[in-house]
Amino acid sequence: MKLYGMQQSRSFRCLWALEESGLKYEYVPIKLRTEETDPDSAQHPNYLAINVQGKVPTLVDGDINLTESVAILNYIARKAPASGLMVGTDIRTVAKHDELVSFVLSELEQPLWSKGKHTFALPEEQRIPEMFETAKFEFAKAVNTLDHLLGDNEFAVANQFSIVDILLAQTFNWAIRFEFEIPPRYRDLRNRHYERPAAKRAMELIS
Ligand SMILES: N[C@@H](CCC(=O)N[C@@H](CS)C(=O)NCC(=O)O)C(=O)O
Repeated sequence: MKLYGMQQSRSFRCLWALEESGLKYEYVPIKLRTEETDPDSAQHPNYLAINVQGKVPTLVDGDINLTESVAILNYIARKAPASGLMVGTDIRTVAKHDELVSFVLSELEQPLWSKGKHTFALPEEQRIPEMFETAKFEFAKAVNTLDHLLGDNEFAVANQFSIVDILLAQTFNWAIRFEFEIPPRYRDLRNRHYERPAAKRAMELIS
């Protein structure tokens, strides 16, 4: 199994999950926004053949080729059931898992990525720096909603560490790096989970 990724991008959540899972894998660093002639570039034809958008992450396992980070997280968790990364099969637990994953992708992460796009990802003439205040406003609103979705539990779902915790911790790490305001509760969540041995090993692999 090969994971293609780039440093602290969304691929990091998958790298961390692989370290938690105990599965055997190879990590392949990819460079974004580089010339297609560079063999490590996300624009190189060989990479575009496995990820048509030229983005990271990509996971290749035999004839399985996945290009969405949450699909990759789910795949890793299901392939390594003993890791406990996937919460059980009880319909309520699965529903909570689905709700939080959707919330992180569509609400919590969205203002962070908007800032990223308008800071470095979009062509310069498409960037609108005035949207940063809107992104801050939207992020604060999403954090407020998250308080209600999570309650007071130590872990996001079913009182166990799962891929939802990886997703949340990495998203708050991203928010810290992008200088959003983070309530102490979520700084603590990020710090607590990043102290896990698997997270530290994943960090070492990208540094
Ligand atoms: N929905 C995708 C988004 C993947 C994505 O946008 N990745 C970013 C890095 S975090 C990327 O590769 N961007 C390419 C670029 O900025 O050129 C996922 O969650 O995997």
